Amino acid sequence: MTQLYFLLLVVLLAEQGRPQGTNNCRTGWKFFQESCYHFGSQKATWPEAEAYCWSMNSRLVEIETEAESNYLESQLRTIHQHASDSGVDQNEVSYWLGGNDIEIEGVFKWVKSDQPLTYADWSPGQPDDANGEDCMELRGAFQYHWNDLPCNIPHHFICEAAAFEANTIIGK
Ligand SMILES: [Ca+2]
Ligand SMILES: [Ca+2]
Ligand SMILES: [Ca+2]
Repeated sequence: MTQLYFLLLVVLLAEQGRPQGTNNCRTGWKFFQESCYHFGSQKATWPEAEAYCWSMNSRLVEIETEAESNYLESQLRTIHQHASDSGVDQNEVSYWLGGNDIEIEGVFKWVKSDQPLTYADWSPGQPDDANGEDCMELRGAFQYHWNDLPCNIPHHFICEAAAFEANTIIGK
């Protein structure tokens, strides 16, 4: 019996030690898997949004997995339930991602990590570089699948920070 209690204690302590309980996401940031996310209510051009996220000890969001993509899309669909309705100003409901093809036209990459896209969720027909579009967004009209857009359009954006970086309080 004593051994059983000891085992239970070990299991309980192990549960408490799990990182989910000790993530560094600050108030107002959302926690999912390994990251903290800030859904910006302000609007900025892509370079301004990038600078803002950096100033918050984070980066414009980089989507590496289908799970992360699905999470962000479902969050935005919840925040903006009518984002794909006709007549909705897309600049009010769409969000910058941390990728562009400024360096080599047609070759998108995640800028902060300098990594090629390993996963993609482009909306059908995108990226189309219409009128020289180089920056990546989650577009309300496209059910928050990915689109390329001119980088100088003021837009909402999502910042991402590591949730478990050692000895660092993210976003402080
Ligand atoms: Ca990510
Ligand atoms: Ca382009
Ligand atoms: Ca486009």
